[in-house]
Amino acid sequence: MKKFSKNNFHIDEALKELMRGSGVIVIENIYDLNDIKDAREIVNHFADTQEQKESHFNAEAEASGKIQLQQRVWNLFGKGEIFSKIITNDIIFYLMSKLLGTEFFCGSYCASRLLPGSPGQELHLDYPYWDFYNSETFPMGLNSSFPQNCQATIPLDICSVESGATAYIPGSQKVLHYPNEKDDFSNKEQMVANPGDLVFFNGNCWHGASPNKSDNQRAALLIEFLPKYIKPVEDLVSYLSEDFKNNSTERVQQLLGLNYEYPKVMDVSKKTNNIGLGYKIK
Ligand SMILES: O=C(O)CCC(=O)C(=O)O
Ligand SMILES: [Fe+2]
Repeated sequence: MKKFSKNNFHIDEALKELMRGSGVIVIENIYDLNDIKDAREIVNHFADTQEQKESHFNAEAEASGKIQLQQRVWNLFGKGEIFSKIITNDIIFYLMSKLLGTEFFCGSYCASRLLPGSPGQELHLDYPYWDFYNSETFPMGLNSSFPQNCQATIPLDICSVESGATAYIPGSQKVLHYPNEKDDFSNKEQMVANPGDLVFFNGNCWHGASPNKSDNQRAALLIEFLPKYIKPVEDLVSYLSEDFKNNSTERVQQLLGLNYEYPKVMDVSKKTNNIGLGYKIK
């Protein structure tokens, strides 16, 4: 995991590390701690009061009766204005625009809270989606030669080895493969980071929540970023009000895919020609 600070951030080094290095970077001290505190309070409020929501890769937690210790708060766009502020940070837009194209989307925005005693997740990849082990349902030849996803993690609590910082296998993004018990996990590391930091990792990189062996909760915001042509894993749009959608900033509208016209109901379009460069072959 390559470390940067706000002042020594080098985009080319960051892109290289995400694609051909460990697959993980952290940029330290990006966020105002008051914003992180506000986000943490809202996440804790929902996690404390809502019923248990869908989670994934938690077979061990479910089998050991500890699933309620690994909690999710989904679609954070709708949970408070602070989440729109956090996700539209300039560094996120700078790096994701280069990696995924300037009209990149957000495909999921949730919080993951691990309470003390939670056992963690199985190591997995986030892209090309959580069910990549059903490999026959994906196109032949699919590989990790170019980026089609990036994940961001924003710690709300200290993410230490003890508290369950996300584990990962450095370099595993380079060969696209869903991990299983036959794979070598011996070089496992953890994305150790603090509130205020911003972590990015390649969604092809094997990773998963680690056990929380501390006495404190470990909450983090998890974001999936995608190029504009990929169907998101979380339907963020249907859940949000018309008022939210109409009044959100240009960046939030981009993240929700509201500025990209496809898929479109072609049958009702009034345009007779919409797209193309309009050139003539000589
Ligand atoms: O909470 C974490 O540390 C990681 C969660 C994760 O990787 C996932 O839910 O896909
Ligand atoms: Fe994941």
